[in-house]
Amino acid sequence: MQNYRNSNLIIESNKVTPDKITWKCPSNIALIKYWGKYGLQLPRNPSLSFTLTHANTETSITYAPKSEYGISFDFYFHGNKRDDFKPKIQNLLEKTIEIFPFLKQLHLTIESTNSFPHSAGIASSASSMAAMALCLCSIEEKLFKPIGSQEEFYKKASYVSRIGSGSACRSIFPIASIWGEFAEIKAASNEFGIPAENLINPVFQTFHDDILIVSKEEKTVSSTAGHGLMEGNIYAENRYQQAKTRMHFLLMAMKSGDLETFGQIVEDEALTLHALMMTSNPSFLLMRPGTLSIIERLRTFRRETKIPAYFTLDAGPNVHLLYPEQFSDVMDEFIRDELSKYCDNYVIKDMVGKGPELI
Ligand code: 2P0
Repeated sequence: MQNYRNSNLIIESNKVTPDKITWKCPSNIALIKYWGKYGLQLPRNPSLSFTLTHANTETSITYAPKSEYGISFDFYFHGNKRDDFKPKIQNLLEKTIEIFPFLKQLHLTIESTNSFPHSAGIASSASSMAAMALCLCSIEEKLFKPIGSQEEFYKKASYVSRIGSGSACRSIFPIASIWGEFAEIKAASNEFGIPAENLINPVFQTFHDDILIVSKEEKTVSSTAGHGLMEGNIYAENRYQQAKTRMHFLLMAMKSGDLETFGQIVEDEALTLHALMMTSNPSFLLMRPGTLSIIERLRTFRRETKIPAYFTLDAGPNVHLLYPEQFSDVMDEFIRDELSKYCDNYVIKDMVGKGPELI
């Protein structure tokens, strides 16, 4: 077990110079899905994701000393004070206070902007919690000493991100990440994500992910509630086994660059995720008619053109279209002419990316 608790991280005098730290962190899209958790956001099965580029959160934390002792912060989203977003951050700070005890000595002004609509089934909690975690680790380094090598810094940031939101721990790494124990990969852990860039064929490193926004409306059931419903789901145990088997075959396909097997597993995973929602008690349904229309149209298009374009879904109605860089022009045309009519006027043209960036 990793133990990042450190009671020595206390500021000796109150002579801290106020300073500001900013990280931009991308979202990620799971190919093997995390759905079901226990304890402090520990996953029931391993997951694998692509790190994205354009769907991201930029977060600044300005910190200043204060006389009273305790967690205190203000939160601004796109320049507006948003107290309704505070509980999720309060939760992260409370749950990591033994890792960063100096936070009780500071007042934080947290300013965040998202490049995509909040709560539209794009993992906004992943990029936002990962950006927060990176800022907290950087503040520790500014006030104390370096956490260690770059690898150790990112491992700690990933661990802290996970506490904020499970899937966030995968956003820390470039290209692709694995989170959750998996017998074939000794370094894989339930407590933090690990880089998976070196496990996959270069064709995936420039993969596109066009996110077709079918609905911008807030989800009816949060992911946290959805994870909770896995506890009573009669398919849960089989599902957790299935995720491990699929992980094995997906990694094989991604290593060799076998796009057809890749696509088949990724699409099966997306539909399994939504089937688990539909078979929860109470059941819930996050796909919309437009989601199904896009999937059907894509499958016909693939049959006719032989272009290796596949879909995946997050916990929401929006469709992620995954395809190799070389088909970008023809996919643009296909989306514009045939799929945009199912969208809520919005497509995020994203691609696999280099991970977070200190601004
Ligand atoms: C994933 N999702 O692997 C899965 C697939 C959505 C669909 O993890 O409760 O926001 O904060 O740990 O990470 C979304 O759930 O949930 C998610 P919490 P999170 O990306």
